[in-house]
Amino acid sequence: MPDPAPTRAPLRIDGATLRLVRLPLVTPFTIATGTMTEKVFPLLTLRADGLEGHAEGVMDPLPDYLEETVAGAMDLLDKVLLPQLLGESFAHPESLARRLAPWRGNYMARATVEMAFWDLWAKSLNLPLQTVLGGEGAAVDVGVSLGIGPVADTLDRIAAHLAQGYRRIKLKVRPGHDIALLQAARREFPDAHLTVDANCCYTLADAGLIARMDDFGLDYIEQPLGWDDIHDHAVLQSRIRTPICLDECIRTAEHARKALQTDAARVVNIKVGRSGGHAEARRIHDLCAAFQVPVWCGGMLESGIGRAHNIHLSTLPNFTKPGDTSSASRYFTRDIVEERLETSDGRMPVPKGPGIGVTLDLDYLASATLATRDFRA
Ligand code: OSB
Ligand code: MG
Repeated sequence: MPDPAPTRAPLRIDGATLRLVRLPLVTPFTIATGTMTEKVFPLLTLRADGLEGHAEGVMDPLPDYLEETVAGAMDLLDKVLLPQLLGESFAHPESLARRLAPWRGNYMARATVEMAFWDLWAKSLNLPLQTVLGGEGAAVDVGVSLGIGPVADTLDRIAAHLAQGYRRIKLKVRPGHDIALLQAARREFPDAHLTVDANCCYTLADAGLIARMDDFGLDYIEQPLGWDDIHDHAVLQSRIRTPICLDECIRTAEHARKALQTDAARVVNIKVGRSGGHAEARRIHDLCAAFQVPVWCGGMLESGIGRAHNIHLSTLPNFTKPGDTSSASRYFTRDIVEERLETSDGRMPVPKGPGIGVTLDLDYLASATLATRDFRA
């Protein structure tokens, strides 16, 4: 696809700041692989031409969602990726992404630099990130992701979020916390858009159990099987009616191609932070559009920096299902950005202004920062 954005003189990266940040979560968040009580993440600022671009890494402290870790990513950013890019000039973020292409894996670490450069580059053009990505619109549809908890509590939380206007409720499931939960949720909310997310906790041996989920009119079942197993998802899809949505399996457009060509996914969750950045996320988006497969924007409990990136990306045309970019206040009592990213009637406004459209709250950020390292070209 031709770049929809204007070009400009190359932008030289002349400085960077890499922080390790910790934010407490309002309530613990439990998924099939474990419980999070705080969000710890790398926050990267790139500098050029007197401007700054920001992004955060979405890897977890432990390799329990995908294989990357905060410690590994901090080290790679510090010793390899930032030294490689400082002092270098790029006329377009795609060129920076190409420079990182030879490295194996580490899609979350590279996304951190690539996304910070998109913010910087959009600011240098004085355009919102959504515009340089090829998106449009002032707000996006959103749903919520509800962690694992007692069924009665979950029913109360579904009711509260539907009352707030959220357009889809995603329930985290795991073996033993699935069919009974869905029976209760469907009984109480017959018309709600419901989905489940298994975060890889089933195998093909559970195909019979997963097929029983067809009775509940789910919009889709997210990532039931192994994090790198596109093949078994194709086998499972041939045995169930509910569309399969892949999350963990899709880190690149090549993964998406294999999934789409084998009917392993009829919906795709795009997370820019796990896909190497906006350039690759947009390729996944475009490929899904060619296959008439809808996409939606996932989340990783991001702070306002990552959340703003997600919202801008969600304005591309094939993001036709509600995303997970819900109100920041559901996760944090205080965010590290000045702007409040809050939904209204199930719609999240796109932050206005150049780039991602949010600014760091430096005072609060200082109190949440565990370590800082500055780099100069
Ligand atoms: O699988 O989508 C997921 C959170 C952490 C790790 C994995 C996932 C999630 C979510 C939460 O579902 C999405 C959000 O609200 O940011
Ligand atoms: Mg998921």
